[in-house]
Amino acid sequence: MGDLKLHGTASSPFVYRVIWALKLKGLDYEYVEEDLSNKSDLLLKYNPVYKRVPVLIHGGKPVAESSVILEYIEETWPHNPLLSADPHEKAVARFWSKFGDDKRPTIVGILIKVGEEQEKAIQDSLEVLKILEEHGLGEKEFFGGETIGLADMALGWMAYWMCMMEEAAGVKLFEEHKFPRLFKWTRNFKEFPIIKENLPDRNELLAYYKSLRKMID
Ligand SMILES: N[C@@H](CCC(=O)N[C@@H](CS)C(=O)NCC(=O)O)C(=O)O
Repeated sequence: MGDLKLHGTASSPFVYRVIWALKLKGLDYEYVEEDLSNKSDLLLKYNPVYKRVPVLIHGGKPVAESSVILEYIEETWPHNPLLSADPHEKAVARFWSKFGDDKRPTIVGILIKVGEEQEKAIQDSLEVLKILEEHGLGEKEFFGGETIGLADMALGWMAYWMCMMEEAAGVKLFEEHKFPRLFKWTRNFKEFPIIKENLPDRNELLAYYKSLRKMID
């Protein structure tokens, strides 16, 4: 589909959630890698408000903000749904997706903060994990129910990016014995074929986070 383009950057979990959704729908698209230290004129034109990736361009019209893009993809191509048809299940998926986005800065704090502030980020992050463990999944395999959906994609950064943030920061929060349901979800998520085949290189991501940490320490 020549009229579908995605502007992204290789390490971004926000970009990957869009890639996963496009792949799940079986949509062809052109990927345009952006250098965020030297943003292209097209990115500035397509997302003049936030100037961030991802931006999806469909038929020349841009859609920005990953959560908005996921909803756009779902509405435009309803096959292989990302959301249940049931309004309440849909609302629950959106709730957890928003929860993950709201709490992401807390967890990123373990990587980018030091001293007492980092300690606070660790304690707050443990609380976030506890909430997801106790209230998020229940007996379900995925946040989306029996199969992967919008909430899983939105929370995907926890399944893959978070452990590298922990490693770079020299802390360990997300342990199987403390969060068994959530841990099982991360395994199911990463084993899901479309996810497994579309993840950034682990070593490159870890090296990036370590270099970030080195600048802070
Ligand atoms: N809320 C946005 C966040 C996107 C975001 O933070 N993108 C980063 C890359 S991971 C970016 O483009 N940063 C460049 C900048 O902020 O100048 C979304 O969900 O799309």
